[in-house]
Amino acid sequence: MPGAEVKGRDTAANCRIIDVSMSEKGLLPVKQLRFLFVLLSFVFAVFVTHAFSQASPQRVIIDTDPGTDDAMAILLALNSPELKVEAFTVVPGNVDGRQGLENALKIVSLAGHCDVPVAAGAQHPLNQKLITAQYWHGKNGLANVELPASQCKADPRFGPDLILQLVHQYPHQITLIPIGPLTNIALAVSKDPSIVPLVNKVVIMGGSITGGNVDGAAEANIYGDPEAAQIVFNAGWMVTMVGSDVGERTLITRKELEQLRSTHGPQNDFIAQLVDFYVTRSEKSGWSGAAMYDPLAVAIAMDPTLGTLKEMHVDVETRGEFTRGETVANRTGYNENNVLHGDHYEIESLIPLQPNARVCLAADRDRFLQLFLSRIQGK
Ligand SMILES: [Ca+2]
Repeated sequence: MPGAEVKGRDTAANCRIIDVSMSEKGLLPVKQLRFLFVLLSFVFAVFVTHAFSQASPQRVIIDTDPGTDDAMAILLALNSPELKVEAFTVVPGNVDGRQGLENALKIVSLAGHCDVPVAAGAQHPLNQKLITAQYWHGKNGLANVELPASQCKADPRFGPDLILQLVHQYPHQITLIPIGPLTNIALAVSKDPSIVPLVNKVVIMGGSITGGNVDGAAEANIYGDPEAAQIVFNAGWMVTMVGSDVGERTLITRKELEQLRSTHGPQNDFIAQLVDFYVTRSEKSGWSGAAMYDPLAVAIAMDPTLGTLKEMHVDVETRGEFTRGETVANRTGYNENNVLHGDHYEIESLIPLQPNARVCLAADRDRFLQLFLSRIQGK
């Protein structure tokens, strides 16, 4: 064993001799080489991670009926590096299709994004008359704010066809974010159901599982075209449903309005005017702030951890006397199977249901508003 110790010392001494001789020859010592290697690996990893995150924002198409909260959602999306907006498609809802297209073009122009296509879509719901919402959004749908004329031109393609084209161009990459009635999405998926497995995600602002904002049962986007909504919910993809009940617990208030007014920029000042109008209108109706319906859906598409999601099967009521347009969400995951026995039915078993929706039950209001303000302030 003493021999082994001597050998070890010799080896260490030899290493030192080798290190010294390399330094003398102008070569880097082994320890420094190791350090350099680790450092370069770290820099490379950081570079690759950064490049990847920069190179691959989530591609989204926003289908919109602008709309004050639509305008907030559009500008949130255009100012978020996590998203690449491939197109805006316009659907009638808060305003008619013509006004909606004009509004969308003005908002996109204000943000300096004429590079993003803005296309008109359907001009009326599938099976009923259009219901507009100037009561909540002002005569022009944008809180009566007169934006400068748009520098952008409308894309000549039909909105639902543009959706199909982009989904095929970027298979498994496109997230659809419908924040108006679901007419355009229903037209697209009915014309070409092959897009269903090719879409990355569908994040809908619409519906509610605890009562509506139109009446006791229905939320406005679903009520605006219940037949379209039933097609979209049952198309075979898993939708994320960010409903009015969650939006109504995610209020923007005068506190955030003052924060917005402390900074300036064309988009910042436009949003401040919208929020002022929208909060005032909501206060007159008994709310303590304005529901951030559409921007919350965009934010949850960007960062699902902002919401608490639960899988359920959701159908849309299209015939109820008091419930047309209600999103009927099954909380148990099954239906009872009632079988006729003579003059009455008996429950014989339970029929399991396949979930078709991730229903948002709650949202992190403070973190969402912080995100929203950080993307808008000073812009
Ligand atoms: Ca909307």
